[in-house]
Amino acid sequence: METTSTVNKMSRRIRIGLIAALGLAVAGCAQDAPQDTFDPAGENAQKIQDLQVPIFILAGVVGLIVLSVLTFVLIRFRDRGQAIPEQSHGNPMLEIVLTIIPALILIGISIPTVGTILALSETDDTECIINVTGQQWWWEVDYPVQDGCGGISDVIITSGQMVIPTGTEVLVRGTSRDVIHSWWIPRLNGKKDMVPGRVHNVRLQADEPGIYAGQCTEFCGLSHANMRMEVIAMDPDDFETWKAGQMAEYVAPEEGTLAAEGEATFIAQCSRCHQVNGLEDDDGNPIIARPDLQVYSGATPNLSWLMTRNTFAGASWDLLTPECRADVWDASPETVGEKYLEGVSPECLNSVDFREWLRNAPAKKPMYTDPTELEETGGLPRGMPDLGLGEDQIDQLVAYLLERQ
Ligand code: HEC
Ligand SMILES: [Cu+2]
Repeated sequence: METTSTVNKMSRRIRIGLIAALGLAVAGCAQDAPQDTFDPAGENAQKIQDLQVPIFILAGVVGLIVLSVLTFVLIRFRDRGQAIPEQSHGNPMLEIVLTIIPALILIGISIPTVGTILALSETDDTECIINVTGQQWWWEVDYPVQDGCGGISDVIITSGQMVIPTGTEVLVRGTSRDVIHSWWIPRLNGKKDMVPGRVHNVRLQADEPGIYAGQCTEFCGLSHANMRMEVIAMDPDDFETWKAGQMAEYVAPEEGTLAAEGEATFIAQCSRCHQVNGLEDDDGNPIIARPDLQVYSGATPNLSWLMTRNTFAGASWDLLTPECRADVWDASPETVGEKYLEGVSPECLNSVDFREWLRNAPAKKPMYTDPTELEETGGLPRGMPDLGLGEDQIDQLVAYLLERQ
């Protein structure tokens, strides 16, 4: 009696487990999956798709055959008290056949696999170079001076979001400033570890304008989960507009405005770490940030054109309110570039998250910013510290930063 009820309980648990697993599997197929590796949006990702689908099918068929044979054997030869059958040793014919079949399958898989790996490591045909540098816990994106990307005459530095022209073979050269990170935009290509002291290449190409999400896929410490990134593909005309905006001259805020007070606060509080290109002190000398003295990784996001991006702090928080963000993310391929280029207007600023960040950044994103905690290990701080700003200073900074576009 007791054993039956335990068995019933067991099988009920198994059933519940199966239903839960099925539910999860179905939920995973939901249409809103911005990081779907089975939904390629460019030719490099398509190459991977053309490889992985047949291999998955093949592996599935092999799996089904193995499981069916196993199930048959388990049932057919189960212990029913029969005598032990005659023992034999070895069957050369069977063993040779069962070695040759998997070997042929593996050779069959390896030929297109190696071909795809070689094709994806090709860099001769790329037309636009963009560097990414991983660091705890955000990605810096920079565009070196080049004839590619339609011509770049002045280095562009941004963070979190990489803007690319559609229909263009982009060469992403990636590295890291501290630990190993991994760059992955599933709809555009496979993942690649970014390793300190090395440069690893990734090809990216997007057929249609759109926003393609990804996240760091190599555990990299405390805020690994807050290290995201996005690629914004726009048509080449929109890309020209974006580039011009990034290379524009600095315009100081009008005197007597809140933003002008913000500039002074920025110089006093932020410019030791953050660069704003073109910012000058009272004597007309350029103000050059020295993040290498302040943070272990030696760099901080360049804030020159902060409000041309839609996200901040490792692309983990939106600079746009949910409504304004939806307006960009749900835009059609025809309009997404234009929407993105609108940047962050005062009405659209997600001031809740943004002000929380300025008020106390490490409370929002775990970072090693407290020097007293680092005394024992002798480590240098990294991340943005709590600067103890007052609400009036935050008002000024928000006004100033809103002009950074
Ligand atoms: C000690 C150096 C330091 C100081 C001082 C500092 N920051 Fe930061 N800040 C950082 C670091 C490091 C990050 C990157 C944090 C991350 O995303 O993990 C950051 C990130 C940011 C970001 C997000 C940018 C992006 O593109 O993701 C903003 C905005 C920002 N800081 C504004 C400010 C302002 C405004 C001040 C002055 C009140 C300031 N910071 C002072 C180090 C500093
Ligand atoms: Cu990382």
